[in-house]
Formats: sequence, C-alpha cells, structure tokens
Amino acid sequence: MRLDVVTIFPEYLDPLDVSLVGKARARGLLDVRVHDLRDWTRDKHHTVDDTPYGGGPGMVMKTDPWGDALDDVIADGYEHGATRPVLVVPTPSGEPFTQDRAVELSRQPWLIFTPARYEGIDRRVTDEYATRLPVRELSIGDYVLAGGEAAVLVITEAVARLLPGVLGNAESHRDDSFAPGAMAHLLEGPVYTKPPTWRRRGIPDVLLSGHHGNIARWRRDEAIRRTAAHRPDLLRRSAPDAFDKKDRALLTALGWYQDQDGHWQPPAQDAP
Ligand code: 6GU
Repeated sequence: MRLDVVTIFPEYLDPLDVSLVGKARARGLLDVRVHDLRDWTRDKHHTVDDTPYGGGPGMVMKTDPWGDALDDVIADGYEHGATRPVLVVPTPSGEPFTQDRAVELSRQPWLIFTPARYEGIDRRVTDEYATRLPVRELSIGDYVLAGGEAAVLVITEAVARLLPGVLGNAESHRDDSFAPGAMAHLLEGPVYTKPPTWRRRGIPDVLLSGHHGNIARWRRDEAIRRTAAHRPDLLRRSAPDAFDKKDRALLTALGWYQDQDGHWQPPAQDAP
C-alpha cells in the first residue's frame, strides 16, 4: 500500500517510523511519503491560510497550495505505478472512523491524507478532487483536535495492522472487539499473565483450571459485563440472536431487558 501525507507539520508524522507501522515500512509492505505543503507555496512567507469569506474567527487553508500539492503527489504516485488513489480528509465534521472504515481503507492500494490546521481547507479543494477520486472525510471522535495530523497517525495504525503480513499470529485480529462479522460487538474483558500472585492479588481460578469451555464462558461473561458498563450502545445495537442462553441470563441479572423487537435495553436507571 502507498500512503501520501501532505501537511504543514511533516515532523508530526515522525511516529510513522516507529513500531508496527515502522516495521511494515521497513518490510516493504507500506510505502509512506510525507510532504510539506509549504513546498507548494510561491510567496516569500510561504502562506497557506487566509481569512474566511463571510467573516468569523480563525483562518482557512488556501486553495492553491493544496491544489498544486495534490496534483504533483497524484502524478508522482501514478509515475511510480500506484493506482486507484483514495483521498482521506481528516476533519471533525467527517463521518466517524470505525473498524469497518479501517477494513475498507486497508483494501485500497493508495491513500492520500490531507490533514488540515486552522479552520479547515477551502471547500472547493475537496469538491474538485471528488470529481476525480473517491474522497473520505473522516472524524476520529467527538472532540476537537488542533489539526488532522494526529488523526492520520490513528487511521494509519488502524489500517496498517490489517494489511496482509503485518501482524503475526500472536497479534491476530480475528477476535478484535470491533472485528466485523462477530455476532455481537463486545469489548474485551481483563487479561492476566505471570506471576500468579502480585501484591497479594491472584488470578481468577477458572483461568488456571485448564477447562477451555469454562474459560471461554468466563471471558464472554466478562466481555458482556464490560460492554454493559462502558458501551451500552454496542449491546443495544446487537441483533437479539447474537446472545445465547447464558448471555441472556447474565444480561437479565445485570438488569437488562428485551424491548418489543427483542433488542436488549439497559436498566432504567442507566438508560441512554
Ligand atoms: Cl480528523 N480533525 C480534527 N481537527 N479534530 C478532530 C478530528 C479530526 N476527529 C476528531 N476530532
């Protein structure tokens, strides 16, 4: 996969040299190119922003540096044999970035990221490239960052670990909390390793029992408890047939009940 990032803070992307993404690059599974947007300015001060039409606070990123940069990056990618670019625009007003989106992006051969600072990029830039390539405007959550660079790091890590050959078996993503196709979207419960006693705290007996059926059941119960506590929305969204008899007994014990179409609902005191 080829990844291009155009930014006014290229050094913000230095973490892409480290850890899983860094290893994927070193192994040739990921071709990452970070570009400085100011290389495509023509004035002495390397201006990339201007005041917004219609007034208001903040500054807007100008059309010309982005247009010239994207034209060059796209031409360079094609010259190096890349195909089917997808433009990924990180913005707090984008669609939510989810595991499904990560899977979709991981299947693309070429992603071009345009993280913005200030109040964002002049709308005409995205409108223009949307006539030529698929554009994905994505938000990484319901909070406001100073710029899209951190979102590029987040999205890249979520995508890179899905690329064939990046994860070893030990880190396999078959049972990720949000792996699509899983019957219910459950958060992972607690995990333990050696030593068996630490500061007088032991390990749940079932994990030392060697009884794989009981262990699987205990893990599922813990996952349901944690999801009920931290992400009740995920349980509410799950199809009723995602839960077996023991799941249903646990949910009932936790005060949950089934509504008219069978979806599980939290106890009234912690309703959404
Ligand atoms: Cl992608 N950008 C910014 N600036 N803030 C965000 C975001 C992106 N996602 C959530 N908040």
